[in-house]
Amino acid sequence: MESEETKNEGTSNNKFFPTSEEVKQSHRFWDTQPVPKMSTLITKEEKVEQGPIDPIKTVEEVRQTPYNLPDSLEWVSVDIFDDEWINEVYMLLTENYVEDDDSLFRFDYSIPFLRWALTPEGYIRDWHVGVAVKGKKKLVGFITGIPAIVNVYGSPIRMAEINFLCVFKKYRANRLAPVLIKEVTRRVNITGGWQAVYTAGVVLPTPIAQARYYHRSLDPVKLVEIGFTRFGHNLNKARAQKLYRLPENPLIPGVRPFQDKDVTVVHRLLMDYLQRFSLYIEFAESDVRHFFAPQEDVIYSYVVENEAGVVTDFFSFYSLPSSVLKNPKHKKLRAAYAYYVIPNAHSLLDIFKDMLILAKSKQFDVFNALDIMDNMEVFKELKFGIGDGNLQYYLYNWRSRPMVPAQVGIVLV
Ligand code: MYA
Repeated sequence: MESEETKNEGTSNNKFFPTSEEVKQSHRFWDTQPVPKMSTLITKEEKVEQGPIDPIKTVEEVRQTPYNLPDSLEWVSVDIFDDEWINEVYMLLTENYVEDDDSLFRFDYSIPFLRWALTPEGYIRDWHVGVAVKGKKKLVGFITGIPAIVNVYGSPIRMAEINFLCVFKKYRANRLAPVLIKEVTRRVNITGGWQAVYTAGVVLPTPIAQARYYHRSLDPVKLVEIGFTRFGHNLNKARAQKLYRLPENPLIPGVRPFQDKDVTVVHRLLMDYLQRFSLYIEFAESDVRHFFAPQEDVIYSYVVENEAGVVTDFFSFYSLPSSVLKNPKHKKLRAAYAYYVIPNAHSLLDIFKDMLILAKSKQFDVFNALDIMDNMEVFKELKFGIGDGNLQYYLYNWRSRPMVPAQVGIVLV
């Protein structure tokens, strides 16, 4: 949601200083895990040696059996392509996943989106971990991992990208989340993986970076009706519509949807670009094919092809609607999120403008982007407003220097 105090400011607090409560707070589970202590963020250590926090282990030392669950529950490895199971995952998430602080909106990841996000080439079914009511296809807990090579300050590290941690509302506050996290850790460990990357809205020990969402209204009237934004000073319905109006078609000549034939060149552009950041994924060509093939209501990807037929730039955004929870008129918020954007022959500003135009033409209500990579540069000019929540980036079992959002080159969906 858009923040009340600081709308359209276009500035960012680039350093994360935890509050003294956050530093002092004890964490029954996280204090036992190989993650840095919060206090490391305020002690000004000049040099942090990068590396694992836990002593190096071998696969043989890893616990071979799943963690214990209460008698009524059992582990399942969810087959994302099984219609019944993916439906169960969808229901669990759509009713129980992330909400804003005022419980006005809840993420509503679609089934095609979940399939897309969870099944890149080489995905491991065992890392799609569910907790079900014994003997029933009823999910009450979920967590996922997908494999990725993550580059941190120049070092490529095999990691699991962890996402979609969710516990059914009635089962909350029963310490099921730590069991899910330990079980997915075990399943990653038995494949010889010892590190992970994840993001969360909550502050846990210990963020490597703290990013912020910015929002650009596409349908300002609907956003006000659902309580996502308020008309600011001097703004009414007509003025807001005028302020946020966009052209109907992209302005950069040669913009067209990404196709399979673009995989090699986009892979090269992407990897050349991402190397500038301190944290990025080393995508394989197969990842580019999987993650950027356009899919209606999931992922929108475009290239810019110049007059000579050369692909010079690339951009993408994904579709993540939210359920509108307490509104008589609207049930869904259609939100587009900036994904990977590679300016090259064109400026980031011109590319973002075309993304807004395309998102608007596809009936999205709002366009969201994090203040990571170079995104901050364009927010003011394009009338983005600062959001009210942070997104923390974390590494598991990897000590390294914290970074500012502009050093972060990873977008986790
Ligand atoms: S972030 C999205 C998280 N999901 C939601 O916010 C959905 C709505 N909420 C829920 O479903 C529940 O409230 C959840 C907690 C499941 C979040 N990440 O079982 P509990 C700690 C990590 O009694 P519940 C995403 O998906 C909390 O500090 N830990 O609590 C990335 C406390 O520990 P401690 C979290 O409310 C996930 C403990 O859980 C989170 O019933 C990355 C309480 O457990 C959180 N978002 O359930 C996971 N929220 O006492 C880590 C709370 O110590 C991956 N907690 O403070 C680590 C790497 C693993 C792989 C490693 C491989 C090598």
